[in-house]
Amino acid sequence: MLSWPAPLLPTLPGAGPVLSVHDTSRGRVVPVRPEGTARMYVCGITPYDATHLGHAATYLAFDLVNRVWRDAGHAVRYVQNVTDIDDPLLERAESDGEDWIVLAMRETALFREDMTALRVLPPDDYVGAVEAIPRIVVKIEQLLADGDAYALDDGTGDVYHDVSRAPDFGSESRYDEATMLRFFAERGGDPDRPGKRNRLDPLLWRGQRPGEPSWPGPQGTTGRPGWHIECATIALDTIGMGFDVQGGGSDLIFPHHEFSAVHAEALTDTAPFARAYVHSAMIGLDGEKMSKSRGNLVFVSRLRGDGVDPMAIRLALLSGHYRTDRAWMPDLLRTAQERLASWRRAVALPAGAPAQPVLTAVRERLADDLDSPGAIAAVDAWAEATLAHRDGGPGVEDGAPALVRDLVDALLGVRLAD
Ligand code: 5CA
Ligand code: ZN
Repeated sequence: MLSWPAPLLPTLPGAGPVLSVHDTSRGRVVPVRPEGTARMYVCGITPYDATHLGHAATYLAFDLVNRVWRDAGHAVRYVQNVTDIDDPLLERAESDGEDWIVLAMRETALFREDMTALRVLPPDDYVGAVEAIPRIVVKIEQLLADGDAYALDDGTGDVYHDVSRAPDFGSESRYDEATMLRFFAERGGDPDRPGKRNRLDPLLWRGQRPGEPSWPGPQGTTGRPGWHIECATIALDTIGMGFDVQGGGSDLIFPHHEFSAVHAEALTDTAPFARAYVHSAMIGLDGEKMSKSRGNLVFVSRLRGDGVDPMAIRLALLSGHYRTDRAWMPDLLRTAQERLASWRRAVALPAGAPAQPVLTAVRERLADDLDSPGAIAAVDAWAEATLAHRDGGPGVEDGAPALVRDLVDALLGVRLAD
């Protein structure tokens, strides 16, 4: 699939430190030490509605990973999927009386525009579920041949993964069985379906149902793929096993990331799928998680349409820590707009407070589990000192504002120049 254009990345003097992030499977903050090219897979959108601020916050968190790695001198291979066939997409198309392909294409195009406006570095591989179906089918056939998967004998053609054969099942989320069952039922699973070997077995392939789109499937069937095998296949076929960061929102901890890992580990007989599973917290509105199914949404495109500077949206979302569940409030945007204006005034000056300590502080804060509020505070302090001594004074350095402008662009992704 077409990705989106890359923003220019200014080069900074020196290099940033090793990134540490919180790994769900270990339950703590760990250093990530990529060997050679750093590899990251981030779960992409299901394009049945526009990008809301929750999605945006998640992609901004992983954009920081990408930026910190590049600043530390790594080449980065970044992969993202688009779940362009799934139940919610078909349901929305049906209820709106629209062709599901047209809906998916339109919302994906809008997502690209939003990501471009927010200056999110594009994935190197942007892969749709539909275009990956032939490769997904090969994987399901392998799981069937190895005895890791089975077809139900109820005439549906549905295929499941037998989790009792997965030795590391549970190691990504570290949830107990009761918690897994609860999330499985809440998030699209079918624990009570007759004929399954284990209640938590996830769907790999859904046989064709009347009126649903279908593709050639395993063992001569027709139908469409399950959700977790989509991400397992796309990751394996692009960056392979043992990649550095698997990313997504905390709503994907279970079942999605657990089962993507189960599928991939069964397919390769190796572990782990990802070396760190990193999850961004949920953005809420009016006391609830912002979600398409609840309809309590603020869209990036709507704010842009209202004339809001995308850099203010970016700063507003980064003013909270990626691992803190937080509510979206109009105040966040107002504060970000004021901050942006003050930073822009400061970097427009020919001289300012020394820039090197800001560079060091921003690098250090971001490398410490993506502490964007800490990084922003360091730039705030610099802007305040610079604006207070705009007529010169002790310690004011020529050219400092230009370096701060570049570091804010390269590390925080906020462009201050016109
Ligand atoms: N297509 C799947 C992933 S393979 C999916 O979850 N799509 S999504 O459109 O529902 O979500 C896209 C990304 O945004 C996911 O990483 C999800 O975890 C994240 N996300 C969804 N809602 C929120 C929210 N309220 N706050 C933060 N992140 C969110
Ligand atoms: Zn995914």
